[in-house]
Amino acid sequence: MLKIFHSQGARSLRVIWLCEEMGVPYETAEASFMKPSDEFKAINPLRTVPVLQDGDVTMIESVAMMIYIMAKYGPTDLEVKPNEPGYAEYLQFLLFGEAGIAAYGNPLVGTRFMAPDDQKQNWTATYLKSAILKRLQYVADKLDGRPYVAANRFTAADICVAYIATGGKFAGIADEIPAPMKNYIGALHARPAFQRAAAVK
Ligand SMILES: N[C@@H](CCC(=O)N[C@@H](CS)C(=O)NCC(=O)O)C(=O)O
Repeated sequence: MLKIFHSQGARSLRVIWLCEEMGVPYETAEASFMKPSDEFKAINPLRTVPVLQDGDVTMIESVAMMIYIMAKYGPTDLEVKPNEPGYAEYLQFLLFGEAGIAAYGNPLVGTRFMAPDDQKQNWTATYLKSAILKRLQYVADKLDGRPYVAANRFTAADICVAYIATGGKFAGIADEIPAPMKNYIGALHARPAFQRAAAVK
């Protein structure tokens, strides 16, 4: 069975949400990136969350885990195939959710919680915050009122992008997420599979 090292609010939520949507069985193990156990440090020297184990396979990149699970435990409509309309947008937003949005949040969270008090509001923190908000506005403009980022249906790309609502709480930007994105993510969060995923401790 898939084993997902998870911490509530971390990117493991993406992987758990995907499994819940697909009906793929999984178990979780608690993983703290603030106070990692020796077992967790041995599995992931980077100490980042999530980690996925599937038999001999160990992965440390959340979007790659999603691609792996869809390919190995699909087929699933959460994935858009190359011959389908919307494939390019799907691929783009699947990666953009992490590389183009959430990745900017890590140094912001680090600065917010670990920098000396007189550096918490430094130039870089301001830059990172505006970079995330600018990118969220870009997604909102692309959505243009539609409920999904690609292929006119709910896909793994929506799961990736929507994570910013969770991560944004730690980055201190949750209140500033553009209204159309709040509406888009709010509707996704009403999905029963998300509700189950978000409740996993
Ligand atoms: N690109 C990685 C990022 C993983 C990551 O940075 N996770 C956060 C928690 S959501 C973390 O462990 N942060 C602690 C750190 O960066 O040291 C992924 O998508 O899995």
